[in-house]
Amino acid sequence: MTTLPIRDDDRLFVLTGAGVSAESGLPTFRGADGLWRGHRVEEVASPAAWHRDPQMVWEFYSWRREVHRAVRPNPGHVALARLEQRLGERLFLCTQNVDSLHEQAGSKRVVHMHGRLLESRCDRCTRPPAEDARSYASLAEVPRCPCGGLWRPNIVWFGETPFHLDSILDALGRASLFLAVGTSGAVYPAASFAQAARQAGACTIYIGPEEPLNRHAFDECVLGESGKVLPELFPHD
Ligand code: BJW
Ligand code: ZN
Repeated sequence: MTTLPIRDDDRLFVLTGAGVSAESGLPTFRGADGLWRGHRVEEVASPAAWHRDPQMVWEFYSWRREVHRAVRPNPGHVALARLEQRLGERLFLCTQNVDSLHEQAGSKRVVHMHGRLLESRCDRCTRPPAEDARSYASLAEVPRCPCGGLWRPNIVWFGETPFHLDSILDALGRASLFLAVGTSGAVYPAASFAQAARQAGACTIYIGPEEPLNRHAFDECVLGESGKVLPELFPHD
């Protein structure tokens, strides 16, 4: 496959995962460098871990914020931002990533189903989440909300309900093309989106250097790094 033709009546659903940010220098979760101090993500990104040891979880996300400061979007992010300029609301960009690299590349309407690293909220009250780009690496304690609750990352941990599911399911039902990029297919419900889109009539394509665990849900698999494949599929004219 060289370029991916998009018809005037096509609606495109793009699901991105950690692989789309790998070429920017952010480690994937299940890759060789995906461990943090020997912990798998499942051991740190859960409400149980937060209740058991909020300081440890806070340090993990402080480290992630530090790493995030230095990274920049790669040609894969840029190709998707340009595609949004071309397709407008016919493109639905849903990311599992908590980084802001799609936005830094120029994407305007990014649906962060697993939340955002640079936002925090109270773990007790309903005060809305706040933009929070500060690094807490130097803080001795996890910050507190005025209500006394702990200030946690606005991120969806295992066992929590992903954000924006209503609009995601609506867009999946209306898509004619579904593209998953750089996601292993290990984490649900995102791993079920390809099958849902296909059942609703979409053609499904995967892009990444290796086949995902849910390969059976894709009509086609384009093996390669997204920073190279996406600009080829969607050349800038
Ligand atoms: C490249 C590349 C390059 C490399 N170019 N590609 C048993 C069965 C089924 C489900 C469950 C089950 N037990 C529990 C569950 C549910 C659970 C789950 O799925 N667990 C699995 C581990 C089994 N899911 C949940 O709990 C979710 N909530 C939920 O289900 O609520 C119930 C509900 C459902 C539906 C409706 C209503 C209610 C919540 C999941 C939250 C996930 N959170 C995390 C961490 C938080 C974010 C953070 O700290 O950053 O989100 S986990 C982590 O995995 C992160 C990611 O978003 C997510 C997905 O990972 P991703 O993106 O796929 O990364 P990798 O590393 O796995 O893969 C990278 C890929 O890139 C690889 O394939 C590489 O080949 C590729 N790659 N270089 C392109 N250059
Ligand atoms: Zn509070």
